[in-house]
Amino acid sequence: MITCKPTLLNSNDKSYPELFKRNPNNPLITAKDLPYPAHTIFNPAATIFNGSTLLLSRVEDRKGFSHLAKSISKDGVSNWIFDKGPTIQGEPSIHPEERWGIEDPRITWMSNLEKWAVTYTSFSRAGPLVSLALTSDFVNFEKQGPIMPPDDKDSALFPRKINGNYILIHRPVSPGHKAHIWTSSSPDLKSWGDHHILLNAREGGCWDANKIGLSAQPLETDAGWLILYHGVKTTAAGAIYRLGLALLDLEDPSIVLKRSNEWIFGPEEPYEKFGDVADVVFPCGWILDENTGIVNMYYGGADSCICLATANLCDLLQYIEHCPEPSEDNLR
Ligand code: BMA
Repeated sequence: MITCKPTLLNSNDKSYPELFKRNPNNPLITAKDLPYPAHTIFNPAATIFNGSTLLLSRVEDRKGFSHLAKSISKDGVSNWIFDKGPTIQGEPSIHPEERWGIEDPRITWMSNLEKWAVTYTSFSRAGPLVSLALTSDFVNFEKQGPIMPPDDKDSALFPRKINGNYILIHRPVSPGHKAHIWTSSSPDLKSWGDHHILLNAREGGCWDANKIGLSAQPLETDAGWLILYHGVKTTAAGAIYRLGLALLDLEDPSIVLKRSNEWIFGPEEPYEKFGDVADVVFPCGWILDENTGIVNMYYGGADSCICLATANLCDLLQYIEHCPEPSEDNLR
């Protein structure tokens, strides 16, 4: 239980609040840190494993295919220990949907299964889709295969059944339509139904117009489920990936209590603005230290490297609680 002492209460009104502060050692990890040849490493999922920080990151090779690589660090900042080879890779002979690799994992500790659920994007012949694997040791992975058909990505599970069902957040897209964030429910992680839009992509000039997607796994707090999501703004110079927050009802996460009108974090530093894909910050995981209330957000910079930014949970909650309730007006 964290006693909240927000640090932003007296922040200078003339500037936007700096909720997440970048680690001075950014980028923490680049492809050179891997023990085998790789082009880039980015978009890490994050969890605590045996008391250490575990990242499962997307690694792209020179064929253009991605696999997932595990790295473990005691302090979550330095001395990352990698597996000697890819931790999970596409196995198209058994899983044809993994034809062109696997990307962008999110990790959720599933309390009733006593396993971690890793949801990830499989790059199939028919487009990206959502796959699921379960693990209890991050060595052996029980691949469950696709749980959502293409085009779909940016998915994570809630950590426990809610009202008798598992709930998945994901981002299906159909050609010619905006990309919203959806939820779906399942009693057994196999049969999925009860599909609803959770968060709408906004319209016009908004920072999160037309295309949004979940970033990190849902974070349970006393105030509700804290949701970190990315919004993609298309400009004359290309797309800009930025981050916003939402808060969902604890007992019924289909209820959006709050949503930020403004982005809270965006590409500013060279390692976020320059790389394979410019102007991208792309977290796939965050970790709350229950003792200090510090949230470590791990993210990909410009589809090329791994970075860390840190916030105080109380500041995040204070910020989101002062955001408006979603209405017809502020959703456009
Ligand atoms: C998304 C995903 C991410 C990537 C981002 C920016 O669609 O493919 O892996 O970081 O685009 O290129």
